[in-house]
Amino acid sequence: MGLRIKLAATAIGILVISGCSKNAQLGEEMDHSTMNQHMEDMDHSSMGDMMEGHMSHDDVVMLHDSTGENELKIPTMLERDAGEGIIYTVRAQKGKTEIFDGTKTETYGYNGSFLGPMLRFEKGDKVKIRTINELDEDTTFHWHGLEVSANVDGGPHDALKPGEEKVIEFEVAQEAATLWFHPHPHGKTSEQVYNGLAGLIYIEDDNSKSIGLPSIYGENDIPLIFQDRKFDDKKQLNYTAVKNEDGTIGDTLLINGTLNPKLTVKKEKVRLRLVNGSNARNYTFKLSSGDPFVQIATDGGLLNEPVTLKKVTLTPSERAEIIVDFSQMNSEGEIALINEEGSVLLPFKVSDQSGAVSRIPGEMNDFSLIEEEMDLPVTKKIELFGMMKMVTINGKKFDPERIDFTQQQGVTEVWEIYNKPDMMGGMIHPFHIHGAQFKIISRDGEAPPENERGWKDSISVKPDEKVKIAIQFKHKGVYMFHCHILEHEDNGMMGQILIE
Ligand SMILES: [Cu+2]
Repeated sequence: MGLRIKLAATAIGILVISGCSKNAQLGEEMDHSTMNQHMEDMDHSSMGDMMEGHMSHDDVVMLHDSTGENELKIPTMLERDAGEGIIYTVRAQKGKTEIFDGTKTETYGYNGSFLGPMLRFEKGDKVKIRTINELDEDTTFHWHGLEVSANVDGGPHDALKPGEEKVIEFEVAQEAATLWFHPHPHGKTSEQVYNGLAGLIYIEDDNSKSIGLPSIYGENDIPLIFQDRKFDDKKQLNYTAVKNEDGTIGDTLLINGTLNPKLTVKKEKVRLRLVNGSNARNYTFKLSSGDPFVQIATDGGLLNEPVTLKKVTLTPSERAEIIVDFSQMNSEGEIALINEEGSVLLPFKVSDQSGAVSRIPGEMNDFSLIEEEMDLPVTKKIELFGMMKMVTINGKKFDPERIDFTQQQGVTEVWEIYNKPDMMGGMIHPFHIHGAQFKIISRDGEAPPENERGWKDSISVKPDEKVKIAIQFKHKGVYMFHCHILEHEDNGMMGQILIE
């Protein structure tokens, strides 16, 4: 026991020396018995690795500026299969992709070598998807944000072996939103996403199609999937070599798989569907000009009213739709999407052409959080804790045989999600729940910011923050809830809820 305490003290020592006063201070408040218990299996060197890996999240490596030499790739819209009904085929496959000029990088993709197509559904569609695993390893097809029965949700219980296929069916019963799909095999999600398995889902409905929002796909309605990667000197994605148990971060940004992207736009309002598809990196998006933009949608639907912002933060798996007005911009002027640290993510080239006249309606949706929901008692408590491999929810790691909670189908309950600080101060955990869109009631007792007053399926929770949400599941079965830092998820920061 004495040795373990010494190790813990050394860890705090490293922090003090590195001048990390915030963490050192919080370190004094650490729960020694818990941490010591976790350190049971650790030797000195793995302790050192852990500190290094974890501290890289306090001082995240900057992204290289995009040079803007490549036009942004737009994912193709997936065509339906021939025949009756709405049937799509989605295959997970391996391939080689020319991300860097003249070099082939080994990648994974859906229906192609890297990333995937966009699936466009309309509310009310009865969809069949033939999912095929052409990889050499198990995978699953998870529809992130889709409110579907648990047996087609594609969680870790639904692994397809190499060569296997499965047809799933569901009805799209939720409103217009930007969702995405990715694999979810337990312990392998982070690597498979890192290698390129991720695709987009657009849901449209009568409202989204009629209110005049920019909606010409690839022209003024642009999806942007942000993923940071670290390439080795052979320009390969060597996940094992760069893996960080606390979330793998890279210095090279790909947007829709495009290296050094730029986006050419007309003089018009352009809708950008921002998707944080990174394993672990958080982004705070701004315009280089300092101009404001408007946010029109959250993860799961349109906001009631557009919200004017100068920056928006997305943690892994969160989405936001924003509209940038280029109509008054000069084609000579320079403007780019940047992140808060100042890295140029996406330079825009404004052409001389004028584009469509679209408008941003003042009223877009009828999302509401009613008093009845706000007054409900908290009936589920989630405590997120730990770092690196020692991440837990309510003190436990994921066990596919254990059901952590039950909830009745169609009944709203209030969950309280708490991010318990650790001896290092802790880090943001993006918390995601499968199979449902939820409403944020409060953050630390305060009403959520205006741009979070819409449907959410993932939420960032800061260290020591308590978030209350109201959630209802429309379907039955066993769903996952987990941290969407993919390495945390793979390390067991995940639980299961049975909807009866
Ligand atoms: Cu986490």
